Amino acid sequence: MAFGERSRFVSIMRPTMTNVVRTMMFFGEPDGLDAMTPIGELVGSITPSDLHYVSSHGSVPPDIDPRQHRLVISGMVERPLVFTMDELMRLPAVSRVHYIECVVNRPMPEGKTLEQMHGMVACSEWTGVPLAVLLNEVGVKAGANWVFAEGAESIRLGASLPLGKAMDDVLVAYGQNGEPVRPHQGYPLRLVVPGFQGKYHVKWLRRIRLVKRPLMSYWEKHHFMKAGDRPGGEARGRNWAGDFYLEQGPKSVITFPSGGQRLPSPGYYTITGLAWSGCGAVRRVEISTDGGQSWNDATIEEPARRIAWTRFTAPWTWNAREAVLQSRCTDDKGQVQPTVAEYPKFWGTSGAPHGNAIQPWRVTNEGIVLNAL
Ligand SMILES: Nc1nc2c(c(=O)[nH]1)N[C@H]1C(S)=C(S)[C@@H](COP(=O)(O)O)O[C@H]1N2
Ligand SMILES: [Mo]
Repeated sequence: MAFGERSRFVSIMRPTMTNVVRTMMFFGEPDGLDAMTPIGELVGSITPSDLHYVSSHGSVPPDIDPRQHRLVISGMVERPLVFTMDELMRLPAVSRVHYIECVVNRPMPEGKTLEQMHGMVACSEWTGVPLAVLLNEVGVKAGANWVFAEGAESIRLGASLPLGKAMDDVLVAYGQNGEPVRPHQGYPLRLVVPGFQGKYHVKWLRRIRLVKRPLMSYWEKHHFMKAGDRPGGEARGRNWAGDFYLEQGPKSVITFPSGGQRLPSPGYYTITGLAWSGCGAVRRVEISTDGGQSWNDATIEEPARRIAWTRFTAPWTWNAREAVLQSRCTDDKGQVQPTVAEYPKFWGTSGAPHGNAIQPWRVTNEGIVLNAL
């Protein structure tokens, strides 16, 4: 067959979110599709496109003919423009590796497996045109401070982001891991907003509007802000612009050994996992195998890219006694991943903007790996 397939001995699949898990989350769409990255089964730091998690709020994915598709840039601009896919692909492109993570990901006492708590994140090489190039073409008018991006599916999900970010490193991406973006990921066009929570990465992108203030669309108001975060809500801590939570923090998670797995026998193992930060590159990952009493540096796989998955490893000998394993990430801004206890202080809010708290795993004396929360 001309189209390559995995070996018949390999069966890696995206687990879908069970109703049990969905009801634990503070949102989850009955009509949408959620599927998780099988992160415990991946090696390296790139997610194969067909295993990239999916978080779609409408019935998915829309069936878009690229010849009919248009990207409209309008609002507070000198020259509103309409781009065809061909026109976009004629512009100079860049390729960058970035993770995307949904706000639902987090350690939680009810969670059992790695995928349940941390499966809504993935990392791809994205290819496309910097949004700044397009914004320079249309000419942003003075007074425009935010960009509202809208998807082409029936529910037209949209998100507002600050103009400063839009002019910095946001991509209008048509490529993912060397081929067109997959339909579940937004074919033929999606926004990639490095380091911002998943919802900003608008899929099936069809319109960008330059606006004075965040648009506060239906979806933003009802699904991306918790009650206390609505206008007039409590004061914000770090990484907030008004009522919007922006950059994610430093995070890491051990993928082996992790919840749901089992160690067959005592002896030597390589602990491994993934680390990332919404604010920059991973500078350091430390591992504790004694419940947080002592920490040792893990080896970080090069290159530790900015706002991308970074694989780490550490040698470990399991002596058939109970152990609690944890990893802790420090990014190149010097921010350190908080424990569950430190988490509210880290974010300066009672809300739950980014589930970046340290995930402890308990290995029982039988080798069964459990969530230690
Ligand atoms: N148009 C559109 N864009 C969207 C969504 C959506 O439902 N519609 N879901 C958002 C959410 S909540 C997340 S976490 C990311 C998920 O991207 P992925 O499905 O490619 O992993 O896309 C975002 N972009
Ligand atoms: Mo999401």
